[in-house]
Amino acid sequence: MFTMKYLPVFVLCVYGYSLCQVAADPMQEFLGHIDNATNNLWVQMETDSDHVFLRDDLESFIHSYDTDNNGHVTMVEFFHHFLKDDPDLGSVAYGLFQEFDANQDKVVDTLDLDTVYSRMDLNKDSRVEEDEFKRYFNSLLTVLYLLIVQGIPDPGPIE
Ligand SMILES: [Ca+2]
Ligand SMILES: [Ca+2]
Ligand SMILES: [Ca+2]
Repeated sequence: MFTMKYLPVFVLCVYGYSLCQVAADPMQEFLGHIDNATNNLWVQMETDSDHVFLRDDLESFIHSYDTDNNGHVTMVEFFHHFLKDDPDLGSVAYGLFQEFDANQDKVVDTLDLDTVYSRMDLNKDSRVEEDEFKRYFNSLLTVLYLLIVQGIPDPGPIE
């Protein structure tokens, strides 16, 4: 039977448990967010479901962003496509564009893709396996989210 003399013990246990929850949650939430985003990218980008991300998959992903079909993706085109589903990810979109524009000429085109692909291909066998893809985007997104947490300003809509 629950008597009043156990009440302080009970309250302490609940209080202690809730403290642990508060301490654990933001980190779990953060890691869950990164995992979800990585999995979404995998589903979006690995289009033929053979569990290997080939150079062609990267090419078609970039080209699906090339609204005016002129052979390169500008920041406006990239933002337009990337932010369609989640307009709050402006800083992440900005960081991803910087990463994909490997030669820093303000457009993403086929010249950039070799560099980006070899960054993903960790064991350099010219194939990007699911595991390599997820490790690459997991670290990239972690860095981008940390930059946001540190208050890198969202560039906002680009004209
Ligand atoms: Ca274009
Ligand atoms: Ca470029
Ligand atoms: Ca590989």
